[in-house]
Amino acid sequence: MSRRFRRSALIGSGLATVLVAGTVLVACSPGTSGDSNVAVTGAYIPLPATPGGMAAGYLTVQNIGSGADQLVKVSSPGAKSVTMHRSTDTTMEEVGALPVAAHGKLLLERGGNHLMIMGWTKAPAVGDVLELDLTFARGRTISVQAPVKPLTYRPGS
Ligand SMILES: [Cu+2]
Repeated sequence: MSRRFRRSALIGSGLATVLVAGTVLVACSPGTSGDSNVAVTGAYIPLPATPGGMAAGYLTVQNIGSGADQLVKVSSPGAKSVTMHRSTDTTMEEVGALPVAAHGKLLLERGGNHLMIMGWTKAPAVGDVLELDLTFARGRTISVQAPVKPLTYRPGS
């Protein structure tokens, strides 16, 4: 694969375009039956371990609708980059979408799927609040105010 990319930059960029288009198609077709009805709760951001450095973001998406949805984009006016990460036991990877089942929940929590926030406009401090704008495949965009919590904070503690 990488050898073929190197042989012709033109073909390489053409392939990349096809791959990107394919990803978008998948992200935009979470299923057509039933309505998505999503809400976001419990958002918070543990203080970055390094001042102004990379932070995680956690929240819960609940879908009380009868149709599946997907979280396809997260952004913030207070940070250049917000990406979605999927965790396994030993690794994590950036993903373009996270599924929200019909009548289900998407949990972004410690040790599991999470947001990664980088490029802060202003280094965050405990007590600050960061706006997160969540875009869903079925068309809804939800803005939440995520408080910055101490590094070791856990919900309910
Ligand atoms: Cu991550």
